Amino acid sequence: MSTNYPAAYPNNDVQSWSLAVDNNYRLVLKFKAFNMESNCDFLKIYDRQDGIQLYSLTGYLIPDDIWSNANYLFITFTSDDSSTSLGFSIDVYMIHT
Ligand SMILES: [Ca+2]
Repeated sequence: MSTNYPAAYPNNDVQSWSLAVDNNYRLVLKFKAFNMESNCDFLKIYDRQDGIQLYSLTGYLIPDDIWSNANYLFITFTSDDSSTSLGFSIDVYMIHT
C-alpha cells in the first residue's frame, strides 16, 4: 500500500516493490482502494525490475485485477510536488499454474 495509507501519501514520494513467487505461480493484484491525483501521481506496473511497463495507473477509479505474465512483478509509485490523495491498497495473491 502507499506511504501512510489510509492517510494521504506525501508529495515527492518514490516507492517501489519487487514481487516474486515460485516458478509455478503467477501473481494477481486485486485493488482494494485507489485514489491518486490524476496524471500527476502514478502507480506503474512492470513485468520485472528494469523491465517492460505493463500499466501506468492514475486517478480515482479502482483498476481491474492485474495478472503477472510470469512469477514476478515490479511496482513503482511516484507523486509529484503538489496535491496528494489517499493512495492505494492492494491484496496480492499467488495462483498455481
Ligand atoms: Ca500530486
